[in-house]
Amino acid sequence: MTAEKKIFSAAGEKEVTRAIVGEFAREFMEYVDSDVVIVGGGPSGLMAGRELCRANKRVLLIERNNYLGGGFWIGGYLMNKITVRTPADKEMDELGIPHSEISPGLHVADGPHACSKMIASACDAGLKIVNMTSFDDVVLRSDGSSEGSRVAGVVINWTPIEALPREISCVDPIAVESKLVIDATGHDACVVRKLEERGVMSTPGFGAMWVERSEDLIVEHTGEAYPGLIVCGMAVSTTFGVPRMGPTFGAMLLSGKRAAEVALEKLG
Ligand code: 48H
Repeated sequence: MTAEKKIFSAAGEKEVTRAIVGEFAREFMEYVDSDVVIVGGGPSGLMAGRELCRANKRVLLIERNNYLGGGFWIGGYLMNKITVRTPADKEMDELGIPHSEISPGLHVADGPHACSKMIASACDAGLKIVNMTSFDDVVLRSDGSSEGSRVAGVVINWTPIEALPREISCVDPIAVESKLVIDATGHDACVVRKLEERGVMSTPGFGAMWVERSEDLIVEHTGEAYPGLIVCGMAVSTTFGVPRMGPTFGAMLLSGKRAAEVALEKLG
């Protein structure tokens, strides 16, 4: 009997499993001590990650969902068009996102196209991403000086753990150390909220909508909110009480970029 001619290689089940487990573990080991950990893979987090990786920093992005992009896929009202106001159209040009100017200074693009270009660009730059992983707590360190504590990493767990009943989910989280953490978790501002829960910060929550004011303020307030912790995107709004801006994303792109600049200044 002649050997059956196969289209695919002979790799079987065990090789597939070894490839997944081995490569995940190998990469994860490298990133348990990162320059920057970004929590949240929406537009601001992806933009910050892309910029930091382009500056050769070791950056790990943690995302609780099995997809990336946050609110960037669908602009508003379940319609998958997103808008950006000038000058953020330049960022879309750089990311290769097609867009058109609908009225002076207001640009429209397709959410899925914009989002996938942004994800690809961040990955191309070298951003390492772990999905289905939720931020649980901060690593806080104090050197005993009057400056108090600083954020030195994040405590994380598999997202499905949260959904399990308490009596069957006694799974301790693990921690990743980093020189800086960026809170890019959108409206929830999970990292900032955790510091609030611990009594070391207080936040006003995001303000009512006012597009014309909001975007400038978001970019201006992007920066270190607590030693070791930088906030960007909608988390800035929640942290500082800045008005929200609805489904227009220019400030998310510029805030992500600004967060990376602040991080690079701090990393030296
Ligand atoms: C891991 C987490 C956790 C957690 C959340 O909401 P996002 O898109 O955030 P931004 O700030 O990059 O962009 C905001 C924009 O999408 C938006 O909603 C705007 C402009 N709204 C204006 C308005 O007026 O409402 O993405 C945040 C990401 C998501 O992917 C979450 O799943 C993730 O963070 N995330 N990841 N651990 N605890 N919490």
